[in-house]
Amino acid sequence: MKKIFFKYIALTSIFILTVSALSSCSKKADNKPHSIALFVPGIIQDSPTYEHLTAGTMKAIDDYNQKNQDPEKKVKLYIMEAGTNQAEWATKLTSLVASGKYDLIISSNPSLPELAAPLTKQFPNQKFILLDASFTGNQNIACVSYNQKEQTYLSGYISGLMSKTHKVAVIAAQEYPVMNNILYPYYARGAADAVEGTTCEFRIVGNWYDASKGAEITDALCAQGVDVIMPICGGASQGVITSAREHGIFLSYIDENSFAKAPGTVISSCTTKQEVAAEEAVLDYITGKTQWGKTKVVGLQDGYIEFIQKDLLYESTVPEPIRKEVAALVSSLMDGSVKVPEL
Ligand code: RBF
Repeated sequence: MKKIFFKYIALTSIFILTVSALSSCSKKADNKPHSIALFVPGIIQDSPTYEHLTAGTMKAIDDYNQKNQDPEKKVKLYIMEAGTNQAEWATKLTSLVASGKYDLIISSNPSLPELAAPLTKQFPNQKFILLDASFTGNQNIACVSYNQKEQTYLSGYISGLMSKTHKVAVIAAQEYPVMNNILYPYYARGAADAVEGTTCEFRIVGNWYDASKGAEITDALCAQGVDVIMPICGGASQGVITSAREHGIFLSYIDENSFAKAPGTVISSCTTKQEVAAEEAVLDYITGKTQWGKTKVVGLQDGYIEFIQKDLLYESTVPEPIRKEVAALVSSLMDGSVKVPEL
């Protein structure tokens, strides 16, 4: 927790104002340097998806800056943390756009296209790059979407194999289309395909930060016999970890390598390469290569989703026969001989 906090402080303090030089080849038509705003729909702390978005954006600008030093042309990277009150996001995003200061706004969240799209009519010069989102046909918006069917199916599969009670669960911060149509059902299907008859509960915290509620829900699930949980609830997962440790149950994570969050408790990390995707998206933008109006879908085969297998904590927590079975499934999904079932 302390480490994450310091990482967060470091990220925000270093990243809030970044100056970079741009080469003449990347200058905009109006000859002004690029100016990028990063809109965080939530808070960075305890949200790996936002931590990696920030880190990747920063890396792209830093790398580009180092290679293209033009002291005359400086640009600020501004980071706006919009906070956990989602009712305020539209107003905050609008004010960012209306300021006219940023030619690009980068963000990450499946709900962002519906906030950004109407603004592009009013402000036709504003460009948006949205990760973890899908939207096509708007020439001001480019999206990157992860194949989360593979990600959660694999997480469910290993959870099914590790469950002794054949009861697993998803703890979600809130309901949203990707959660209801992909993350939860594909996790449940993976668990049931691994061991027939495995059931999957679904619980909602109600926000992305309440660790006490996360612990309370986990306690209740344990009382019902659930012994593997996939938490997708940001900071609330701190409470899920505390309770899971107390009850000796397992956790399956997505988004980032999470084995070290609770050694012996975390059985899997099926990660999204959000940092790489953010870095590539920003570099493409600076060099004029963004494919506007399109959504780039990325997954396991092209390396944007990885089921982490080379980790000492994975090896010490998950028995070898289960690791072998999962490795075979990962290989089959990667070479295309097995496909995640369509639900
Ligand atoms: N994920 C986080 O890690 N932290 C958040 O604060 C967060 N807020 C979200 C708010 C909304 C409205 C939606 C639709 C998703 C949010 N996500 C958040 C989830 C994130 O986009 C992604 O679905 C999960 O991280 C699983 O990959």
